[in-house]
Amino acid sequence: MFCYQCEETARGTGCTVKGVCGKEDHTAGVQDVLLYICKGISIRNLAAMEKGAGNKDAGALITDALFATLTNTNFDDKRLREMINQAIAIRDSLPKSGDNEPDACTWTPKSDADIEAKAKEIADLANVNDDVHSLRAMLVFGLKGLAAYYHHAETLGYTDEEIVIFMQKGLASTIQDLPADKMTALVLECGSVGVKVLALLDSANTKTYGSPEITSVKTTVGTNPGILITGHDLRDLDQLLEQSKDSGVDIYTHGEMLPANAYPELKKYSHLVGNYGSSWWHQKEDFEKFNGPIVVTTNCIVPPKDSYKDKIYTTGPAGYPGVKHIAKSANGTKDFSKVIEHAKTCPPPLDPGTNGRDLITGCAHDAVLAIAGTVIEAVKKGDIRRFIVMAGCDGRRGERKYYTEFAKALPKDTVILTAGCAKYRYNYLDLGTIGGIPRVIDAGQCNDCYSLVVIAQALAEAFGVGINELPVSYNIAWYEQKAVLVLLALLSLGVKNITLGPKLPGFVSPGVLKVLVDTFNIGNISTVEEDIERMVPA
Ligand code: SF4
Ligand code: SF3
Repeated sequence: MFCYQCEETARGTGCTVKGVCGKEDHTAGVQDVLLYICKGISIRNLAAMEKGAGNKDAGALITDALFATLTNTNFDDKRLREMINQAIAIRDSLPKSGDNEPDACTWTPKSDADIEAKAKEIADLANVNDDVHSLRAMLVFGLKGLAAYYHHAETLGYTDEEIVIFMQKGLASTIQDLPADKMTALVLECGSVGVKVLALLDSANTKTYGSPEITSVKTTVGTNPGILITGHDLRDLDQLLEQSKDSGVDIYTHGEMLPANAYPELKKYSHLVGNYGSSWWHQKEDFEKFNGPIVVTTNCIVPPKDSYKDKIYTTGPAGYPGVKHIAKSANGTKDFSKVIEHAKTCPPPLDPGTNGRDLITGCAHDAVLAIAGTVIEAVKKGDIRRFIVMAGCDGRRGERKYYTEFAKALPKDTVILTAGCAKYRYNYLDLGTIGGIPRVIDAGQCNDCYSLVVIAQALAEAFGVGINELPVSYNIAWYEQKAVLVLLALLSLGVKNITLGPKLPGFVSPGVLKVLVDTFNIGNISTVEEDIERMVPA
């Protein structure tokens, strides 16, 4: 195997024996082969679409395949193999794209050994750190983020054919021998298509569940048995809430599901009682202590301990071998009755040890723009000196203590703007308020970085300056490929001077890094003191 798609990749260069995330060599192989066939589908489908004869199932399969191969999403070889079979069927239903088709358009495994051999070939070819390979990798990883967010919007009935076509154009480009300048253009285009998908998901979420309201979320537990739901899929939570409303079972959010507590159409359920635990990598303690069943809707799954493995139910793109999976029915709904019945047999959750501290979320664009006058006034009076965007992902390595220390050390006249699970490094701290404005403005999940962009654009307009002239610094933490897409989206909007950490991506070659530095002035974190001095000028 060779995988270097996430921030925790082995030695900062690539996992080659087993993933630090727990992904086995054979699973990495099946994932690589799945994407390989998707590249073949893309070549054929784009050619067929030009003649008005595309396969209408290709886009959905490619979206699912990209999402399933995102870090910590699907570890289940069996389901991934089924997707390979579906992919081959779709590819082979399409007419040939020409006389000299690439191998990905025609190669068909006859046995598991064929899949293994192809996986080895793909891994050997990927392990080259020149600029073209680096750009291809960055594009594919951006596409994984794009597909994940598109999947969520699509689930709520919001679609955009141009986004699906771009996924195929991007995948096809990686086996077409394009020069570095063309690949760079595609990587940047991925960022602008990324802005579109973030906007699409924002309207899908807000039109379906209402605009998030600034909400104080409980982190303590009650005496009823509970179900914990984690990941990013609001539609899964919606269905679970509706199906469990008179069951005597309480629903708790975990990790990236925390912001769901702020949507009017979800918070209206009185048995949505709060958030339990912390970000994804705390699963081993949080899931153990929770006692009840856990629904995992998307990334991030940590390979479960035997002590609670039988309490986990995956759904959607998520999967883990030996863990129960709840599939969508033909009409698009899911049946959570087994989980609800399971919960009734479990004791209530144990105290998570949060000392009763509530978490504030739901500071998305509408809620913040409703108090824009107060915010602008506070900036003009000098009560708020600077905003620091600390959005992105959390991760398991000790070096991420940097973000807790950074948040603690920020001067009291600064405000943190956040989205994504990165916030768990400081959202349990009491950082106070400035004139009633919370010092941690949590816009929501990682995709709600879009909200931060809308807020920044509104502030830029109010102050009559460009987005880079605002008193805003960016100190972004990344882990997986949704964060890659968000980063590309920010770059496509012209945001400069982003500090990225804890480490820079292993897939960025020296040449590509030079372009990122020269064009966008991207940098890496240093020490808390140095970074505060740089990001919060006196
Ligand atoms: Fe390694 Fe990250 Fe890939 Fe997992 S996702 S195999 S940790 S690079
Ligand atoms: Fe977190 Fe996995 Fe990225 Fe949605 S849940 S931000 S890491």
